Amino acid sequence: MSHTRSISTVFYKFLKTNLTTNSSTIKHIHSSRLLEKNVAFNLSDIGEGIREVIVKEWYVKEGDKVVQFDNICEVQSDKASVTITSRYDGTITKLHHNIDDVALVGKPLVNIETDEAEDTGAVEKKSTLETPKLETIKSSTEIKKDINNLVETEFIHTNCDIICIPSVRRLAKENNLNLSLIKGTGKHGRILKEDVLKYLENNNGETSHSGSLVDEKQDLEEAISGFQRIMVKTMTESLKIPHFVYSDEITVTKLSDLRQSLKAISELNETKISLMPFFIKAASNALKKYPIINATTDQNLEKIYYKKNHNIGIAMDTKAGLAVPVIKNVENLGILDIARELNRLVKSGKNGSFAPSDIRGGTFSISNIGSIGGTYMMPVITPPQLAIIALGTTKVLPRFDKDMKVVPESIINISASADHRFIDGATMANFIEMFKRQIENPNLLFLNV
Ligand code: CO6
Repeated sequence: MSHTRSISTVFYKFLKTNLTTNSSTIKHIHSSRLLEKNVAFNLSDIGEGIREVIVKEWYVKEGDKVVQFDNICEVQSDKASVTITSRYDGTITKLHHNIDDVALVGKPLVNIETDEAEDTGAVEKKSTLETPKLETIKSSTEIKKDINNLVETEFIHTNCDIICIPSVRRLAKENNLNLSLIKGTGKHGRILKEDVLKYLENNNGETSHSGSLVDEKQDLEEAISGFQRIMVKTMTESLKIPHFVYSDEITVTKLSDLRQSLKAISELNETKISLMPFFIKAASNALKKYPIINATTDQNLEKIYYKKNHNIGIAMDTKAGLAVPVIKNVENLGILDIARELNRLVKSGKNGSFAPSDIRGGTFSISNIGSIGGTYMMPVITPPQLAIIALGTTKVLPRFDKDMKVVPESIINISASADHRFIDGATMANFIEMFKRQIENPNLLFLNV
C-alpha cells in the first residue's frame, strides 16, 4: 500500500500549498470520509450514430491510479480518433478490452475503484452557506490540474512498465516505434520526446516494430481489423442507401478575388480564410430554404427530424485518416467565425485527435477534395444524415461571357448525393442552384439570401 501512503503525502503537500487560505474548503475535504466503490466506467455516446469503436491504445493499466480527466485510452471510429478521459478519481481494477478490440457504446471500458466522498449532502449545504472568496482560492479546474501534476510526478515511475507521457507514446506510435527499444533519459528512466527523436535520427527513419524485414517477394496477407473493420461495416451500410448524385459546375472567379482581397484581414486575425468558409456559409443559407437537406432520420426510417441548427460536418484528411468533425450552428456564424472554427478543427486533425463533441451531431456534410484533385465525385452519405456535397479542384477554363467572348474563368465542380427516399432531384437541384448563386455572386453571402 505504498501508493496509498504516497498519495496521502501528495495530497497533504497539495492541501498545504493550495488550500490554507480557505478554511471552508479544508473543512469540506477533512469532514468527508473516503469510501471505495468499484464502478464500471462505460464508453459514453460519442455521437454521429457511432455504436462501436476500436480500442487503439491504453494509457493506463490495472492497478494505475487516475484522477478525473486523466487519459484512459484512445479509441477510433470510422470518423475520428477520440481520447477518452476518466470521470472518476480512483484505481483501475480491470481493462475490458485488448488493443484492436471492438468496444461498444454504453458498455464498460474499465472498472475503477473510486475514492468517493461520503456525506456529500453536508458538503453541498456548506457551499451554499459560505461562498469562497474567488481571489483567495484556486478554481476547481486549477486544483484538479495541480493534483494531476503532483500525482503524475509521484507515481508515473511505479505505474507504467514503459514510462512516458501520452504525447510521447503517440509520437512513437505515429512513427511505428517499439517504445521498449528506446532508452529513457528522463527522471526514473522516463522516455522523453527528445529520446524518441534521437532514436529516429540514429535509425535513419527505419521504424519497423519488431526490427524484422518484410520479404518484398511474398504477397502480404493481413486480417481486416480495427479501423478498417469499422469502415467496411459503415460503408457497406451507407451504400445500402438509395443515393442519387447531382452535379454542376460553379464559377469561383469572383469568390477567389474576394478571398485574395481579404488576405490582410486574414493575417490580422491570424486565421486562414480559404474558400471553405464561404462554401460552408453558402450551404447554410441554402439549407434555410431547403430544410429537408438538413434533416436526419431514425434507424427504422419512421421519422424525419428537421434540424433547426446547421451542424455542418467537414470531411477532413487527418493523421488518423478520414474524419468528419462538425462546425456547429453555422446559421449563426459569420465567415470569419467559420474560418476560425475550421482552423481549430484542422489543427486538432493534425494532432490526430478530436474532442467527442467535435465529431457529434452533424446534420449535413461537405467534402472538399479539391486541394488534392478531382472533378466528379459520388460522395457517400453518412447516416442518419440525408445529404452531402463534394467539391473538386479549381481549374482555370475558357468560358463564354455575356457578349459571347471567350474568357478565362476559375471553375469548380460540385457533386451532391442525396437519400432518394426522402429528397427528390428537383429539391436538390434548387438547393445547388441557390448555393451556386451565392458563390458566383459572393455579395449575396452577406445578405443571407
Ligand atoms: N481547388 C483548388 N485548391 C484548393 C481547393 C480546391 N477545391 N480547396 C482548397 N484548395 C487549396 C487552398 O486554397 C490551399 O491553398 P493556399 O491558399 O494556397 O494555401 C490549399 O489547397 C490547402 O487548403 P487547406 O486544406 O489548407 O484548406 P481548406 O480550408 O481549403 O480545406 C479541409 C480544409 C479540411 C477540407 C482540407 O484540409 C481537407 O482535409 N481536404 C480533404 C478532404 C477529404 O479527404 N475529402 C474526401 C472525403 S471522401 O469525398 C470523398 C467522394 C469522396 C472522394
